[in-house]
Amino acid sequence: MRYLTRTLLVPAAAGLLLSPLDAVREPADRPNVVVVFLDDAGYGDFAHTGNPTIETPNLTRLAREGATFTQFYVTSPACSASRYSLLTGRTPGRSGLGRWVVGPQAERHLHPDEITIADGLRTAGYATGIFGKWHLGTPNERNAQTPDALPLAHGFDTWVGTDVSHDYDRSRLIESSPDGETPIRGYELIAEGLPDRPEIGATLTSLYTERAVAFIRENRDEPFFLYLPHNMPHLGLYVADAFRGTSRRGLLGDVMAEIDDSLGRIVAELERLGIAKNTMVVVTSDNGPWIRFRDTEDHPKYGEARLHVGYAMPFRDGKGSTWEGGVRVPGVFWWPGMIEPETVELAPVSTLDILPTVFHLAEVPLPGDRVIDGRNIAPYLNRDRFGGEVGEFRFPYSGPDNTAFAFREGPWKLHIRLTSQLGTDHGFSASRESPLLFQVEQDLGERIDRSGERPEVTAALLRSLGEYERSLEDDPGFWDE
Ligand SMILES: [Ca+2]
Repeated sequence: MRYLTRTLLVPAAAGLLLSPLDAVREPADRPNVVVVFLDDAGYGDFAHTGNPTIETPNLTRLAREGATFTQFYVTSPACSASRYSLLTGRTPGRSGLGRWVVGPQAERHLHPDEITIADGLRTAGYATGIFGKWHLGTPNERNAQTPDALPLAHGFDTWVGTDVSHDYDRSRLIESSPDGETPIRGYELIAEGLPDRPEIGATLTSLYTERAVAFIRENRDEPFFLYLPHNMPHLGLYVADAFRGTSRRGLLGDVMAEIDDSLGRIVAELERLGIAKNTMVVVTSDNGPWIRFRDTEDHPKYGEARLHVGYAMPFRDGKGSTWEGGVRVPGVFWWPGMIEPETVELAPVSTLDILPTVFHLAEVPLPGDRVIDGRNIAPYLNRDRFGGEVGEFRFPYSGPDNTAFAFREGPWKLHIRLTSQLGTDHGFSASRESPLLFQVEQDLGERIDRSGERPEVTAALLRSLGEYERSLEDDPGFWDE
């Protein structure tokens, strides 16, 4: 059943002139979508994935009442490229950004011709809000202070958050505002130079949470898309006083507890308003943990960072690496009444799949003028309600220049280049001529190279990788066409 919305006009002859305000929606009728995206949280930094001293009870509850994906991937082990893929359903190779992180002085940004989840859902009448870190470009001298770099140009109605990571000297906390003029029309600057403003850092998680709860309340009677990309637990770590010193894990545990409390407040609001069964909540992280600092002493910017970084266990390496620890993160989906409690899905999925899935749920057609690399995984959420087969998992792992450094198909992963925080090779070297092959469903830590014994698998993955690279030539994105 469809309802009259702001932008989707249903002909009067259809006799369906119900307003969203006086209709109780069926659970699958254009559900609300909430995406909570942590920054640099590792696979092992959550209670439900086995961390013995970090406490994340709200996420544990969502995992218990919903679906856990045990092979959940992001496309890049670094911020900007990972966020690009989440929002567009496309691999970083199509972004035109040229690298996996775009800093405060980058000329390029998320191209305005990209169609984001927010763009698509807004055409279907959704209210769209982002509360948190953007990191897909920012207005600066090199791009003539373009407003195209910020969220309002990419489908979002409202935003408060940092333009880049809060550890950049030139980071800014910005809020969208109809009357705003600074740093660009439509926005207001709240604070800048965040590394020197720890008192601001300590308020970020609660600021985003309060705005998110208010957004849910304001839009309770219409479908909404809430994107909550936390700055935490990216270094440097900041936490509200109420959580400081509360975790056995130390400051990282305090930070995770505050993020989990934020999740609990959002879920409680959905339940209080009676819209939980109309809402799909997705919780994940943008890349693995920044383990590089484990061996360092105090860092001038990050303090005692070696104690503040997380774990990608049982996977190898971390952020900045195309070993599994850089890109394997928790993936929890919660949608009461739609997703069966205690669902554990072992099939591999990725953030590329979220846009096609959400568009399917909201009856938004996929754009036909570009490659969408993800698949509709709604059948994994409820096979009776959402029939059909999910397409095969063929997945490139993008390196620092957004080209494929590795490729996965079925249980097999082929490395053709290596990038690592912990020294490049770990005793291995890889190239297209002598790639490394791991069966990552059996060999979680990527320790046993099988390329010598399975040349036919290596050849098949090289063919699939070649197909992917040809598709990049056909659709390199909007900056380079
Ligand atoms: Ca990150």
